[in-house]
Amino acid sequence: MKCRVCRGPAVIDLRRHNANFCPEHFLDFTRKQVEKAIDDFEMFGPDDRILVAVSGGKDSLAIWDLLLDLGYQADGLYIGLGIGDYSDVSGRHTRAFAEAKGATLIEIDLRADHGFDIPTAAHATRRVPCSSCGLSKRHLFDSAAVEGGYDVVVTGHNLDDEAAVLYGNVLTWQADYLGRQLPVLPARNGFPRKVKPLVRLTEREMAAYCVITGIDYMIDECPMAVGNKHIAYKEALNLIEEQSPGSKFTFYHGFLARAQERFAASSGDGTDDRPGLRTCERCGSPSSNETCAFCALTDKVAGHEPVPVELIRPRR
Ligand code: Q46
Ligand code: ZN
Ligand code: ZN
Repeated sequence: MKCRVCRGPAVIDLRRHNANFCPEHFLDFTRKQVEKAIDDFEMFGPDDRILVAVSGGKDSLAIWDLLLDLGYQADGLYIGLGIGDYSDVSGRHTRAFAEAKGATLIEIDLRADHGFDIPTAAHATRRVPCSSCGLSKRHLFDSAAVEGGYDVVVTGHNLDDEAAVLYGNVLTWQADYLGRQLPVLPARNGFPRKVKPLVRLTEREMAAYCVITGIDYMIDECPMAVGNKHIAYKEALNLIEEQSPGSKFTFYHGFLARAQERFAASSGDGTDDRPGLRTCERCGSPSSNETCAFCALTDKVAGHEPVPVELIRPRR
């Protein structure tokens, strides 16, 4: 197996590109894919201050690394969710990466800073853990970006993630979600801009990037994700990809190029433009009620006796 560029020994084959790469040219390939996504979707410019939402997994550490490497001003934000060993280990990987790169890492600990963790919130609200987790992460990323004066929040969603979300939305014809499924969500109404520069790269490519660059990442999935529909959609798409390399890319990027706008016409432009949006009287965040969803969640769960992660079964 020879590298497409230099004919040296290749370490990875990318069937969808009909190409093999040596480590050096694979890293070039990933950088170019990220630069193309940033340019094509006008995600941000060289002077923008970027806040990367980092979980300690391969995707978020890889995009942080890539952005630093490309010369962007990118700080990291890590949220300690209190999901047992998973959170402890992912926090350690994130801190070790930031230290090794001399990068700025902002940390928020749900339990220490807001009086609850995700297992306790799931138990107290009797809802799936991902519901309070997603709500908390969105709120904390938004407010940290606004308070820190960042221009944009970057997340590590890759092509597999976005194709799986699209697959789920198509299976159930979620027209509103389809109209909003874009790799760039513009800033609006006090919410920062959010972008996904890894939409041209797959999960396997990001794992390879971390192995080649020596990034030590959290390999285990969140224990709350077990049985997740999102994982089942990814597996289904992997089967199709196996038969027909490039399908995942064509599915997602073909949707963006040829279909997304048709759904956007009926569902707005993807921004939170709700009439009557006001300010949460507790934390000052944009909210449609007097108290925002995060402050309401905090009220409900912060006084609750801590519930260990082992007691929570992921339910969908
Ligand atoms: S961390 Fe949180 Fe995910 Fe775990 S509880 Fe669900 S949403 S699965 S990205
Ligand atoms: Zn090469
Ligand atoms: Zn609030």
